[in-house]
Amino acid sequence: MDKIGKQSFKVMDTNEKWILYHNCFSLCSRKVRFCLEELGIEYKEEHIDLIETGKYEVASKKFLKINPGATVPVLLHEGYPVYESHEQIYYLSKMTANHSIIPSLEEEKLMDYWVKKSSMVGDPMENQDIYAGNCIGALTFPLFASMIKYININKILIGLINHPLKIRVILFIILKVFGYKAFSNVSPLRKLIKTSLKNINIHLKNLNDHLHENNSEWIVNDVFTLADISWAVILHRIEEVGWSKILFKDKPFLSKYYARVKNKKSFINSINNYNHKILNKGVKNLKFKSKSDRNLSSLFNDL
Ligand SMILES: N[C@@H](CCC(=O)N[C@@H](CS)C(=O)NCC(=O)O)C(=O)O
Repeated sequence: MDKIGKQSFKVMDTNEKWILYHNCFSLCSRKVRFCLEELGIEYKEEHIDLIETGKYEVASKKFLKINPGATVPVLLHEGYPVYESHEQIYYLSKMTANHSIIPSLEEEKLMDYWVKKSSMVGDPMENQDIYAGNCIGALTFPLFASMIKYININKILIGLINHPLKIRVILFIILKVFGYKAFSNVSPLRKLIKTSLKNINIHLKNLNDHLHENNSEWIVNDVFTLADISWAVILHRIEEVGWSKILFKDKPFLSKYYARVKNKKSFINSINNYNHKILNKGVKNLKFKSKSDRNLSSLFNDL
């Protein structure tokens, strides 16, 4: 399927101009919600559960008609789908009368560079040196393990039948069965996390250096752009899982930048205000266990 821009087919007949199929916890969904909020676009939301938030609704017959790839977010424009979160934010910014989010032409290249660098593209275990977004899956494993504790194993096993991305289901079965032991010294999952940590650290160093040299409020200039939206959700996930201590400590420009992002009303409305019981319990439990569980404490200790 050609995933660029608005697709040529409708997935539903609707009078709604914009519908967003999203999940409160999903990083890519957060990115698109943040964009919609920043642009002041009204939209209808359809919350779709991932296994972490309760069940494989993403693999339900109803949702597979919207996205056979079984992932969120999906943006519908008058019933026509736009897939891929980086495509969706570009599409939204071009379709709205509010162009404040798009920088001048010369600066557009710079914005595109940072949007691309932050995107999640293809297999998240590949091309992590190109896409910072691809590092995020493995960095979220500890939080997945924490959240999946609250989900019944039968709900995960159903994914083996109906979820097109079986590898994701198998990951959650492992995390459910082994818990934090899945991150022991000999575990291949630990290796994946460590590789992603090293890769994201390079991306974050690049961003820190860029913010220093550019000496502007936001990534491109003093106007908040799609590049900021894309990076905000990555920095937020890093903090949410508990990596900020080691990843932000030697990056003062990045830390100050992230503090500015967190102050934005649109960020609060589209990210902080989307709470979920399992997510809150998962974050709390992970924070607590990071101190007492040896597999976790050693993992969070350094790069
Ligand atoms: N490249 C896609 C990635 C979409 C994606 O992987 N979404 C995750 C949530 S962040 C998902 O829906 N996963 C389904 C699952 O794990 O069952 C995008 O940028 O939209």
